[in-house]
Amino acid sequence: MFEPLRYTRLPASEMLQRGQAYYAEMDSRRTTRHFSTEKVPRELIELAIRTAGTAPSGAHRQPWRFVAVDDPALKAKMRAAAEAEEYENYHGRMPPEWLEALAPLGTDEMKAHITDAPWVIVVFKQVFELLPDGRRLKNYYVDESVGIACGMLIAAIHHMGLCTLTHTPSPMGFLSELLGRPDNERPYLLMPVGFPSSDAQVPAIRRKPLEMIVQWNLG
Ligand code: IYR
Repeated sequence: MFEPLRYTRLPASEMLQRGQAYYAEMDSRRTTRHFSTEKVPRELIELAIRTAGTAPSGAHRQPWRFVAVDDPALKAKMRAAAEAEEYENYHGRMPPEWLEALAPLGTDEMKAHITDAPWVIVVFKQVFELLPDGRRLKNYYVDESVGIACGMLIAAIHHMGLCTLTHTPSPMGFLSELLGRPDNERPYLLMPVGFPSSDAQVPAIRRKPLEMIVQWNLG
């Protein structure tokens, strides 16, 4: 079954202007580890998740589940578990080369953002779909689909004037347990969402210029 595409053709000048404005807006996004404890209305989180849910996905399976947590006790448990794993990472599990790569970013095993930020969104990927009769339906391109959805989530959060951080606690199994997720879901990314603290800092790092990230034809 098909239906007509709803599409509005924009004037060329408006296309350019919108492209420039959107690039400038996205280029002003930074990842910070320093969050304010100021509350964020649930409606904004809902909108960000709705936006993420517009992502394309393999066979349109929409293999994602966004678990939004603002319960302080649950956030405290998540932080304690993440810090316990990350302690092991930073004190033995990560090889020196990895620690050197992270040094300019100032990351360590302390994960205050999980309790400081008013919301933590934990993104789960659904490696298969569980049908009501117990059968398993295969999902396709799950990592690509969920990765795209996360990018759109990040863009929506930034567009609303909020900050987020893509935290990849490793291993992440504790999130399935703490959040009571079923066997077909695997944790993918943990994202605190909120306002930056008034003294928030970011590493002084720059993005690669266009010439370094594009090749035109065989150029
Ligand atoms: N998962 C760890 C380590 C870490 C890894 C990378 I690659 C980063 O860009 C940042 C951190 C942590 O979250 O601290």
